[in-house]
Amino acid sequence: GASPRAHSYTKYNTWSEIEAWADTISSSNPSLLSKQIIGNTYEGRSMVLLKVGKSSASPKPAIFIDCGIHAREWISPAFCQWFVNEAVTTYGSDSAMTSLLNDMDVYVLPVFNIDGYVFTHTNDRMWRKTRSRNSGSSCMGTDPNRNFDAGWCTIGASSNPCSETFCGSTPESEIESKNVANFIRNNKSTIKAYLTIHSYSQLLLFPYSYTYGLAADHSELLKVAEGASAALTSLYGTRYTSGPGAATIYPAAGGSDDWAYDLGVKYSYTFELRDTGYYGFLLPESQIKPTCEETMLAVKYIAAHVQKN
Ligand code: ING
Ligand code: ZN
Repeated sequence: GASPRAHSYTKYNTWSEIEAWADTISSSNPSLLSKQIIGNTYEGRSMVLLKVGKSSASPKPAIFIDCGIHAREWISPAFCQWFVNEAVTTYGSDSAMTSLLNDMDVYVLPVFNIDGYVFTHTNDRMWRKTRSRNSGSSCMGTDPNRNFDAGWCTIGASSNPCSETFCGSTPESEIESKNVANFIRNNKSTIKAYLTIHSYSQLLLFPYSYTYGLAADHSELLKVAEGASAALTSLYGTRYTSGPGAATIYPAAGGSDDWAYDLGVKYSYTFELRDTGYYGFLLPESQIKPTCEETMLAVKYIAAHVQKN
């Protein structure tokens, strides 16, 4: 019979391939990687979180990265897998990666909205939201990036369950958002940066999106975003725009980056990866490698700044 498709860093893997990959890579790299489950999704899948870093006796400061909040943004989970592989293959040879993982831990959530991601492989490639039922409506799902407790449902979000930007019945109504928020709250003293990976538009956004008001750390966040964007552009010339979410993309409340920032995680960024709309969410697999390579430079730039501050 036909052999099952194997995991590859240069294709869009299914959730079952990603889940098996997480097991394999963590058991193959026990000194650098550990796997934990932060809870289950609405449909009962395990939310797998990888902790990347040299093990240490004392608690280390950490960076939290999530991918796949939105189901159809397939380049995002591809980046999280790429990041973990780069970490384990360049630790010990790349001085920046070695120093980062000696000093800090990086928590990587390869897929946040697993049920939605599965649905994009099986039923509807353009699905965005979770797959939870909404009482009193036949429309399913909530936008997880409108479901956080940050100006919740006040702007750029909808209270209509049929909307693509439905904010949910309450903040953290989605079990996936609640699991991530609980993990970050429980590790608040160690988490220094929160990076969330979306597509598309080639933007590096930071708080706020729920208001046009500037964040207290606006000038530092902008300076770091501009440095990270320049590092990204240096590889293939891909142009990025950086700025606060509301003014740079659109005002939208309930986003995870604004929530993390208001919780006290200063370095809170949303990446919008390639492209600018030609392929949009349907970015060809041939662009996974260059997109992930250039994005690594931006993430490593931010990480190095966090490490020294
Ligand atoms: N863009 C984000 C969205 O959720 C965003 C933009 C970032 C909104 C941060 C709110 C906060 O709409 C995509 N492509 O999902
Ligand atoms: Zn998104």
